[in-house]
Amino acid sequence: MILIKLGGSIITNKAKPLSPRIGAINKISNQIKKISEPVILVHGGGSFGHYWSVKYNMHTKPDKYSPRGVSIVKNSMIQLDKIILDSLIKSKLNPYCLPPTDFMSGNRPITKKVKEIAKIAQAGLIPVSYGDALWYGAKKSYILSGDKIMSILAKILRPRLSIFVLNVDGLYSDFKTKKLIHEMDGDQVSIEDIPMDVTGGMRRKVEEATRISKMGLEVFFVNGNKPERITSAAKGKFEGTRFRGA
Ligand code: IP8
Repeated sequence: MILIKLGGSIITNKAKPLSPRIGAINKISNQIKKISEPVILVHGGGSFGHYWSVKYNMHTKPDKYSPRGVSIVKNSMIQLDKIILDSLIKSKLNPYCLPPTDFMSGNRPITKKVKEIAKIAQAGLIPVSYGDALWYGAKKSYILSGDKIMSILAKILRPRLSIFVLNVDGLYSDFKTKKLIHEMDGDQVSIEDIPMDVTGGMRRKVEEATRISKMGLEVFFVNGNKPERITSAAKGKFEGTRFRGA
């Protein structure tokens, strides 16, 4: 089984509010079609969920955020999710829409529900989940990032490979010269030097990828503008940054 996260920066134009990158999404869908094993998809918020969570000052830390903000963020994520689902359908894939409320209670995964996701994927459907604003309890809510969903699913389902699809070639050891790290072993870059956004941006991705690789699972960062690299990775040919399962 392969777990794939489509980053917000590849599926949307982050510089322009509420703008999906339809062409990029369709190309990625067509590549996913070529993968011949169960796939689970997760996507981020990009210029939909992130745009609104910034406007309403909402973060990953549970707090009493504006109910209006919670509604608007959730609504925008459904809007973006629908675009992804439509693209997958158009590529003759069978997506199975799975909002994180289906398998999360507060900030904890419901193990039984997560295990069901594997069964859904094995039955020829593609479960599609996404980062979202979630109810936490005691009038609090929080932003659950898609990157966090990746490590939640990886821990319980132990996929053969977890792929983070980005808008860049992978992780750079130097963000100015864009020197790519091919194999990440934790020493090449210090976490504080990696840029972040509301849910943590690249820094969060590296943290979650490191967490997953420490579970003994393989993780790969790939450029979604070269979507054929996703299919190549599924076949064992890596062009991007690889975190070997330790
Ligand atoms: O783009 C967060 O998901 P991410 C989505 O994976 C929202 O960080 C609602 C901001």
